[in-house]
Amino acid sequence: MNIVRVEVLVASPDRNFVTLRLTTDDGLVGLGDGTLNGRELAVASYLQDHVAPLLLNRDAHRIEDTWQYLYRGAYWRRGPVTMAAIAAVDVALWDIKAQAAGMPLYQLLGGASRNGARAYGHASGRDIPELFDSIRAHQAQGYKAIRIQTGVPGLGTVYGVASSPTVGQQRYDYEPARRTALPVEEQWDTPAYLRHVPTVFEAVRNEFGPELTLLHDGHHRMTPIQAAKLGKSLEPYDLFWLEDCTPGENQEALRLVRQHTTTPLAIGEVFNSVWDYQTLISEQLIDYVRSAVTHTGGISGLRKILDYAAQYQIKSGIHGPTDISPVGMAAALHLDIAIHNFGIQEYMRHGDATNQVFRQSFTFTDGYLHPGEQPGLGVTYDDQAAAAHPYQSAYLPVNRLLDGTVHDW
Ligand code: KDG
Ligand code: MG
Repeated sequence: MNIVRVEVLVASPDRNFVTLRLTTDDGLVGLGDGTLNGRELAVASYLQDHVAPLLLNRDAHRIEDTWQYLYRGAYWRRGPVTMAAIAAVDVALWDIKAQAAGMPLYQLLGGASRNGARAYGHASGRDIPELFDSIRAHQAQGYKAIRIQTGVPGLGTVYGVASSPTVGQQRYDYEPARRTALPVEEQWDTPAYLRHVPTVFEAVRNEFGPELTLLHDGHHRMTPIQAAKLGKSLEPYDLFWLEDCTPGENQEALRLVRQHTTTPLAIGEVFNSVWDYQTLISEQLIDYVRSAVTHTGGISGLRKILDYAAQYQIKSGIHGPTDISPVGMAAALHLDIAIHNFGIQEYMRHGDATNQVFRQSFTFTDGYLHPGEQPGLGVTYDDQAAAAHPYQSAYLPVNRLLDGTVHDW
């Protein structure tokens, strides 16, 4: 079963997506997601110019060999562009193999370990009343686990907080910088944030009670001691996790945070290989692996990380914002259903334009996701719908402190 056609598809239905489509000589078609938010064309070029010639006439069944060939063979290992490109190939090959077997992909990963994957959504508000409306809207959609982000008094727009106050429409699409020619610059002040966040969680617990599962994302903005302080001050509100409290590059930073708080810790959406987790996993400094299938070399890459994490009772919390395409989401769901150390799945929901290009068979019912029973991944790509949405240059925002210093985020 050889690969005879390699297509790199770039379209912007609501936002930019890079999709790899592989066709085999017996007519099977597999899809992989290679979207890297704000740097999409770098992955598209890597795939088109450097990977496509290597795939033609390869046996589509040889998934692990192809993974190693692209990872070791390139000499330049790791990095978000390389690993997103490898992910696109890997997921497309798994899609093909599962279709050839006539089974949904999770069956090839060991079969179902659970009936559904518990998902969390993103509630946010510029202030507490808006936040409460957003939480209620998510509960009405069925979510039992909700991430909480709010504006900070004295600051302008805060990343991760919806700007629309319309009830039921509060969503923050991780659309790079709202399509301005250059990145939007946002303001940040960590002391003001640290003063405000515990008051938000106190208000949420008072209003919604102890059973609602709550999460929070720090977007890499704190020093270790600031993160330790926040984790400690949030303990009374019983968070499911505090995500990305410190910058991702420094694994040792989490040691100090861990020594000071029992708030569970999650990190990894900017990571792309098992080496980014080596200290974090072996020293049990985290509780959840936050990587995306799309940014860690696909199902084969993320499975290696999750199997390693499982030995240390660390669970999955696979990245699932809107900049992961429905192809990347479906791949995550097949893993979620199959692995033993599943924790939770992020699910922001895509908009209508995205869903018209990527036809999906996965479902969201009563707070749980399921990849469906179609052979393969269960996602198809509509070329005609995609043609109406050409690529648009876009950047993620940049974050500056009040004195103008560029800050982590
Ligand atoms: O591309 C960046 C986004 O995917 C990221 O900021 C989303 O932090 C995020 C999350 O937790 O989903
Ligand atoms: Mg995050």
